[in-house]
Amino acid sequence: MCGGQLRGPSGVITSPNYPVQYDNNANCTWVITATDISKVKVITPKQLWHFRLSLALSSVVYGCLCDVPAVAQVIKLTFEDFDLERGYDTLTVGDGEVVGDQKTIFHVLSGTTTPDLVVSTSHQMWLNFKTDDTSGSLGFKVSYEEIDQGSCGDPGIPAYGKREGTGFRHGDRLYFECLPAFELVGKKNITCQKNNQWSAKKPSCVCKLSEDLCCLSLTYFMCTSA
Ligand SMILES: [Ca+2]
Repeated sequence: MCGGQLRGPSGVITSPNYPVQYDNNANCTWVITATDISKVKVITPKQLWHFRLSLALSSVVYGCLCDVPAVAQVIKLTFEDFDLERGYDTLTVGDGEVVGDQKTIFHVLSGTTTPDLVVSTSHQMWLNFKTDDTSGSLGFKVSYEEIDQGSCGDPGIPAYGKREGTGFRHGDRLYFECLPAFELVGKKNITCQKNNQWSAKKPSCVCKLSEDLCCLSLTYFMCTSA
């Protein structure tokens, strides 16, 4: 399907025809909105007190009629598969609902290079897929999910690596390390920034010694951590 209005709490977006080659001259736009706007508001302590009071009263008089207010939700986008004709076919990802607004663009993606994930700062996120008039590729598959505001989302752990640090909220930092015989490629640590994006992609661990030594290292790790 080419474009559409999507709702949370989660779902999947693929390029048209995926996993078969996408069409030339495509221009598809998706806008993702967190599920329940009525729950998507930040409440003040005073409002919370009134809410609790009315909840207590209504529970007595009517039984409980109220929804429990949640913290604001934002959209997290995770890339599962990505292959576009480099430099000519693009997927642009932005914050909010104003599609194409230069000020809200997070990334213009092409080729096979993607971030681990993208998290919106508002309860909405937009994606625009554009292709030129020649040569296609396999396209993309991304999943989206609502998460609590103030988080960058879980970027995962690199294969053959370890991670320290547990928080994914603003200012939290994660540290990465590779198993012996593997080399870390990328940043050793990343920080969750105020715009809900990690300061870098999670690193990867590649075998730097012989395959036998890497295999031994992995076996040792799996046996000792089991
Ligand atoms: Ca193309």
